[in-house]
Amino acid sequence: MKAYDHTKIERKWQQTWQEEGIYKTKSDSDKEKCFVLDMFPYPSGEGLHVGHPKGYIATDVYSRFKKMSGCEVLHPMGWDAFGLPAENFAIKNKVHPRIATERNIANFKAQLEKLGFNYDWSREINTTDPAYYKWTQWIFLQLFKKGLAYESHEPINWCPSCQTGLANEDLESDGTCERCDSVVEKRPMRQWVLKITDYADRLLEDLALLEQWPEHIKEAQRNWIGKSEGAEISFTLNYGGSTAISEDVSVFTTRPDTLFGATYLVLAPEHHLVPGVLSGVENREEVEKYIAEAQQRSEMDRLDATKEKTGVELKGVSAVNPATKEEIPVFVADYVLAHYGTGAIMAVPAHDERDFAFAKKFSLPIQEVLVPECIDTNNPPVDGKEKIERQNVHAYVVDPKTGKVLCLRWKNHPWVTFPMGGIEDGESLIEAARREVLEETGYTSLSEGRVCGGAVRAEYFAAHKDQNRISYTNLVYFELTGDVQEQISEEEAAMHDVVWLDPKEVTVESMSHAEMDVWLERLNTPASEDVYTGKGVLRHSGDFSGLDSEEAKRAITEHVGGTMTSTYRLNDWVFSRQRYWGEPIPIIHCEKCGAVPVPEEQLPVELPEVEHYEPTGTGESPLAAIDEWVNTTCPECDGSAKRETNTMPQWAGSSWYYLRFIDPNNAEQFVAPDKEKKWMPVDVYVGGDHAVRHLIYARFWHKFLYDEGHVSTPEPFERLEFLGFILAEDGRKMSKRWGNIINPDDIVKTNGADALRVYEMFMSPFENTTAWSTDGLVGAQRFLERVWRLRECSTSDVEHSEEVERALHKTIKKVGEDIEQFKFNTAIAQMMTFANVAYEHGITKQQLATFTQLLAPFAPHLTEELWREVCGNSESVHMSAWPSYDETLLVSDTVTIAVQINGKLRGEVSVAADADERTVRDAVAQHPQLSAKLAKGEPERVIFVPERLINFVMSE
Ligand code: ANZ
Ligand code: ZN
Repeated sequence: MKAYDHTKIERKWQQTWQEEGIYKTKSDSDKEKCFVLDMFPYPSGEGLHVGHPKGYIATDVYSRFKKMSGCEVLHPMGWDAFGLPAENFAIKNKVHPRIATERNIANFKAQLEKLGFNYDWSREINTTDPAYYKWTQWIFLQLFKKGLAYESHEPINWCPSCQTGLANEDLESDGTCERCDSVVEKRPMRQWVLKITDYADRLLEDLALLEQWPEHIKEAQRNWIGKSEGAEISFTLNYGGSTAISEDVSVFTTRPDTLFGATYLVLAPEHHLVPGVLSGVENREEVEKYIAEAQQRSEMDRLDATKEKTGVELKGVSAVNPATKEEIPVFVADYVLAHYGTGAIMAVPAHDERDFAFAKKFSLPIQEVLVPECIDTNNPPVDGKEKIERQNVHAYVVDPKTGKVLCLRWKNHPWVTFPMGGIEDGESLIEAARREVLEETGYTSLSEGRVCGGAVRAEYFAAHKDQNRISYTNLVYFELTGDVQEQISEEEAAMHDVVWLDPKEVTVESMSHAEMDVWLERLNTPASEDVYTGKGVLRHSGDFSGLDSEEAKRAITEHVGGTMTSTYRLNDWVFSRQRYWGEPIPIIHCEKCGAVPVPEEQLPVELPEVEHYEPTGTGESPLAAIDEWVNTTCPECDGSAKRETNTMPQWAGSSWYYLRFIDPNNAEQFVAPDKEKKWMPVDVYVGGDHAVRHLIYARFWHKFLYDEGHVSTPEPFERLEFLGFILAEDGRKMSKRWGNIINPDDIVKTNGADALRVYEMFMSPFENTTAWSTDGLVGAQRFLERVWRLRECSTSDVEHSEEVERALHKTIKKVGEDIEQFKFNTAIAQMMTFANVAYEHGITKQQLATFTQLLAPFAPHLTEELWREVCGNSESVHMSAWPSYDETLLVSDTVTIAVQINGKLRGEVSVAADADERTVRDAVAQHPQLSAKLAKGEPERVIFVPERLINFVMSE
């Protein structure tokens, strides 16, 4: 028999497929459409490593399967080729970025072709092609005309090494440059910005439409958008001493319900009011010094909760809390960020951890205005009874020698409580608790005492007084430090016994304290000691005391004339780069007319040929140095004007490319509406990066195009499959730095493209990140060799085996369903099982042909060889129809199960061999005589022996 010569087979069929043109997508087909898309690659100079094709193999398998299942499939490929790496490479090697990019693309394409993908290359696109970026520029102009692209001079992220501005999305989570790891600075400079924040709410809400996206990607987008609902409230700032100036400063808060507890105000160091206020500040020098220092710190650093809070008071400045009307001090502190909310906060140290840490450090007042509430379900308040407020303290005393807790067992009530009581004038919580312990139990030797957080509110009916009680109770924790126990009064002794209980007995159920739930938690987590950040009921809040905190948010905001608003973490998208290799921004600056769009008929604005494309470092793009290109005339007034010299960021071209694949050569429109309607949305989108950036940007552009009537769906990508990466064999990321890169070209040579494809789909569940394993690859190759040798078993005298037929139909079903769900590894496992069965019993030509079809999406070359050369078909296996399975063959063998009741045989049922207990019980329930015998009631126990018997043990 012929040996499996993968090199020969793969070459032969790749050539044949090309000649036969089997992968052309027909736009006018009336089959059901299926648009399968990869995140198109950036063609780097280094070429592909074996990790890159994983997603491409998956879409190839999927799209081949869909085509065989009767769909017209669009499965295109292209190049996201603008961007810094090509430019940096070009500078280093003294070649034009265009030339370097062309070379890289040719290399990538050759590498991909070796893997036997079914791309329709007639639809190839390249974002650096003027015929393509004409439309990127056109979309930019539509955004500009709608006011969604604007110029700004706000400080932006500046990478000193890449010498360009960057969007927040281009930073690592620690605030460094994503490309080169440099520490990024803030630099004020003119830039173009896209108003993505106008779409923040829709980008958030429409995540609900994306039912076929992984939850973790949606969650990442939610976090990135970071919507916070709250209120803006105005405080009056007073400063200037005798010349008394008043000015309003607005704060953003998510907790307007805590306004009565706002005991100081903080402005961000960059807040716009700070410079004006400074003139009247007594400690001006100190403040200026602090602000200068704050500017040096990165945002990550400033927000780091573990770092000590810093700040400086603005002496001579005060603010008026609009709820309490009290004057409160004003600080500048860098834990408040300038570009979030309003850049100013009201600080509520009792209920915000950062404010608490700051208040402790600067000895600022802490006012509790909110407490958790517990309704006593055993003694709920009774309607119509008088309500009496109480302030109580409870003592939780532990004897460290025994671990037991000091409690009181009441004589005339079914109560067990801690030592407890009211607080007398002038007493601290700890003093009151100590006194109660002494009066009620006689113990005198207690440790220092720790107040466990703020008060807890409880409402209950106090039967012995016929009153409703509203109690505010604090818990104080002590340890017993000595055994001295004094005599207690007769009065006290008559009311309760003093008992020491095991902490296990001190539970929500056993103790007569509605607050136990909250306390048990606080006793176990001393970290949450003092700051209560949850919901609850207001106190110390004037007329709003007693109100539920959620209701109080709106009520208090309205009361002080504030407004309910939302704020977002998402910022507008910094859209210009001071580099050469990007789409020119199609704007002309005229002194008279301002920023004027380049007329559409003049698009594309092409990148000029230049000699130097090095960054200037001045914040100007290299294009600024090319006078012939820069100097132009104003389209509006014909006066002399200058072209915009910034270019677009790398994310521009990829924000709409999927639409161009639908109609790649249309010179009149970016996509023809009828074709767009036919093909959109993308049915499956596959990639393993860009959970936020690209996927947020593309959704934003798409929604804008939708609003403008250019596309017909509100979302571009119906289903998203996110892949796990392939690591090097050593478990590290594949990287030149580690010298552990595996080139797919080498694998294709030694093991074959089909083996690589099967291995990458088999290595682990698609979404898992997994290290490369040469053994695994060899395993995949062995499997293919086994399949190759199946032809031997399939001689004409093989008898049709029922067993093989059943296994085959099971495999048809499983492989089809698994591919649909991107469970490629289990699909392959099933085919391996099938191959074993086929070896055992022999396989007919017909069965082999069917099996070949199932494996075809994974191993397109090998299967084509078997299909055409061994099974004698003239048309490609990839054009054949996906086999269907016969349901009746799926039922596994049946077995007879003995049915016993209390150990006596009462009958039997027939079920599938692999039936579980549930199925067998169902079968018994369907059986008239047996079910009648069992109708008496639920069995006490059921004993089930698979494939043998079931015994119902009934109570007599
Ligand atoms: C008073 C308050 C009381 C707050 C309280 C919280 C708890 P998120 O949820 O992240 O949106 N804040 C507002 N603007 C800020 C800024 N520019 N820099 C730093 N912090 C800022 O956080 C919103 C909360 O963060 C706001 O609600 C504000 O503190 C603070 F018991 O106001 B809060
Ligand atoms: Zn003009």
